[in-house]
Amino acid sequence: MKYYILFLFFSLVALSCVEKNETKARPNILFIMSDDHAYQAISAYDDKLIRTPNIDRIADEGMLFTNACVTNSICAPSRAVILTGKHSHLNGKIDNKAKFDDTQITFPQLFQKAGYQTAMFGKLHFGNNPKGVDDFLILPGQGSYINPKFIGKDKDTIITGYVTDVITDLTIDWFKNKRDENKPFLMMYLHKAPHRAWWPSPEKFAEFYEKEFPEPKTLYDDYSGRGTSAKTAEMNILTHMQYMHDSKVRPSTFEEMGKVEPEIVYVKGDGTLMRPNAQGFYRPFGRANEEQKKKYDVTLDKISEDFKTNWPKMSHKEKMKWKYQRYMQDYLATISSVDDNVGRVLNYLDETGLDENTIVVYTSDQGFYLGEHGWFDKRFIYDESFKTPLMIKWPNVIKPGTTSEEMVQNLDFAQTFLEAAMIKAPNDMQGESLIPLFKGDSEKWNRDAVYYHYYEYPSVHMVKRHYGIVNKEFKLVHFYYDVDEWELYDRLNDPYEMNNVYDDPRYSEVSNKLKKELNDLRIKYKDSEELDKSFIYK
Ligand code: SGN
Ligand code: CA
Repeated sequence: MKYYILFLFFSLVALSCVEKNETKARPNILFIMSDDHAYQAISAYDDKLIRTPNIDRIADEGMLFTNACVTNSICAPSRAVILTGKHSHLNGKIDNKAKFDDTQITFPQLFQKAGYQTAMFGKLHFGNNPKGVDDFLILPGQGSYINPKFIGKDKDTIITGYVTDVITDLTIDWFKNKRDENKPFLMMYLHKAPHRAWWPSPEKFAEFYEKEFPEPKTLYDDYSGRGTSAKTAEMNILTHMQYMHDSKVRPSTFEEMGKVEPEIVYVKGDGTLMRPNAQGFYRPFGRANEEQKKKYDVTLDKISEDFKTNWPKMSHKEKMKWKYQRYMQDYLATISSVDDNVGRVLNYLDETGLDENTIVVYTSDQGFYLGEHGWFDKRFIYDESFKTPLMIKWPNVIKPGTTSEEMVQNLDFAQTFLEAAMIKAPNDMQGESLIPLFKGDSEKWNRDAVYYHYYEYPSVHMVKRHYGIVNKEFKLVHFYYDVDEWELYDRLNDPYEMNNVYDDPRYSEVSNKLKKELNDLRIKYKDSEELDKSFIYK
């Protein structure tokens, strides 16, 4: 009996140690995502526009993915794909307007159930009650840059300050005051910046207004090498970017000048001229208090003065240059704040030793055009919007300073995180765990092409519906709905995607092969023409 009790005692001790060790071994996850952050604006990828030393730390201490991409390049659908691990046609959130069915399983719920402490701060973009998070404060819809409102679990609240700083304060405050040291955590730290209309903090606004940025090679693209969709899209910097809303010319200045050049307006794809939108200026700026307004006024006055003096004398090309510079000044100023704030959170992890067992991910909900092809915005399967920044560090698992060129997608996050946390993934998730890539185990990774499907049309920016297949060498795309056009790009020989070679007989073998593979992918992922038809707007 005595021996039996002793045996039982030691068994229990041993068991509790195993459990404790296992709990300890489960890594924390810090998922950092910014809204519309182009990889061209991260110096780990390219430093010609801006230096982002803090974001780069994640790549330096981990792995940089150079071919990371999304399945549907638009905000809320990308977030739904990340949460559910399923393509848009299965999770149902095909575009920003569709309702997200929150009865479906999202990965944070599985983490919560498995004993993780979970939290979410910042922009989710849909719903008001994210499932599976113990604590949250999320922006309603797109949210505001200045003195943002947040939806909370118990009540809504407005917090004075600049959104990127505020979201970071909330995140760090949670770490300091709410984190349960006995549980691993899943933290979703989600920036609103650098989403349109790119309002920087007043300090960065002043600083970046003085800077000049290099132009991309394809800024003056006339779309002659592409199909109808590139030609009719409404996202050209010269013709569709708005003077007050985007370039931040004061409405009063604009009104004074209206007579000088009455048609400085938004031109729709069918040639209709739209009046410029002063609301887009008043809405964000109107949230600032008097003290904040005073700080913005200095730079706003400079912009308006410059516009009034120089705009009427400019050629079309000079106008494009002017709008591009204004765009980059504000967009990159918002990035600079994101980078500073990411640094604050990384420093907190380092100082507390939490970094040692934390997977840190930096990504965006999609890529973005920074003047390439004359564009802003996203949506297209073309590289700048199809690809998304991605870097991941995980001490002792990912070798620091490594790079992966594999075709990985936002579809893969859920299964990657679940595997890292030793939680079983539901069978109907459609991604692949990236863990073999983390470990340099390339034999266990056998995806060479990815599937893409974009739906939001007709809608803002008028990018036509399309689906396609992309591998490291080629991209085959089918634009459908009100057109029936195919495009093929030779990614290695035409990296800027200026020439659609679909009709070039030298590529007919390639397109036939890819068409078959595209069809196989549609079957594999359970997409179909019937589903396409069921997603038609009324
Ligand atoms: C707003 C923007 C668009 C942007 C969509 C979707 N216009 O409508 O430029 O494409 O959001 O962005 S604005 O007048 O509000 O600035 S998304 O990131 O939410 O998908
Ligand atoms: Ca977005």
